[in-house]
Amino acid sequence: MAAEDVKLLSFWASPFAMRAILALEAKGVKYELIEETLNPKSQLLLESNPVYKKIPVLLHNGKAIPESLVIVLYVDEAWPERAGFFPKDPYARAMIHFWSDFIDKKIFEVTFRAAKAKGEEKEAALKELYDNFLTLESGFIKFDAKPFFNGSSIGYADICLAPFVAWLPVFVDLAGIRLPTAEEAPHLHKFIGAIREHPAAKVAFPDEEKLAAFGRILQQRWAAST
Ligand SMILES: N[C@@H](CCC(=O)N[C@@H](CS)C(=O)NCC(=O)O)C(=O)O
Repeated sequence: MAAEDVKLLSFWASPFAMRAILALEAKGVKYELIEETLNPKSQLLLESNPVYKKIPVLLHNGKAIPESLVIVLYVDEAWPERAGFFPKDPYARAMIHFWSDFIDKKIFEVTFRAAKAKGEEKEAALKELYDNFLTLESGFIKFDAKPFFNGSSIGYADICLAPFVAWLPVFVDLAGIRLPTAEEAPHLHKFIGAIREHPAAKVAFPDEEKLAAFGRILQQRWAAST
């Protein structure tokens, strides 16, 4: 096979870029990481993702693939040799998409809303998030997660959720998010423990202190803009 040219336009703190890195690492794909400053955006980023102009963008033999979850799907299909990110059964595959969508909308989006809000609005978002974690626990139970949605190896839904774990200490510290206890959500806690130890996460997750410092800067920006 001809040598592959794989590059990832990335930003070190981005949970979305972490998804792309996790997928590439899980598949054992060699890639070059191109760190974007985002301010200003590089010509390469503007050309490769003219619609959203956001990272991550995967460049595979000159073809640009934007959007983190599109990248994860693409990586799964372009490198089928290693363990797949989905179960074979069509219903189970559909449910993986369902829970991944839930993770995006009901975990990530509500967390960012809670982090940016103040007063009663913040309390309401934090309560909603707490309930959403309990709902996510029911998803882990339905999949009989061991400890991942995908079994013992990480798959699509796991990669979707994993960067939340990298950011978790920052979210707890700065946004005041509350997780259910290990008694209330044992599968969620097992997932958190297992993903932190996963070799792909060791590469994808940034240094905790560095992320905490970046989180403080973001919080100041959000406070100034509300
Ligand atoms: N839905 C996108 C979100 C990507 C995203 O929000 N990227 C941020 C960095 S975390 C970005 O590029 N921001 C620059 C901008 O919004 O101008 C994905 O899943 O890839």
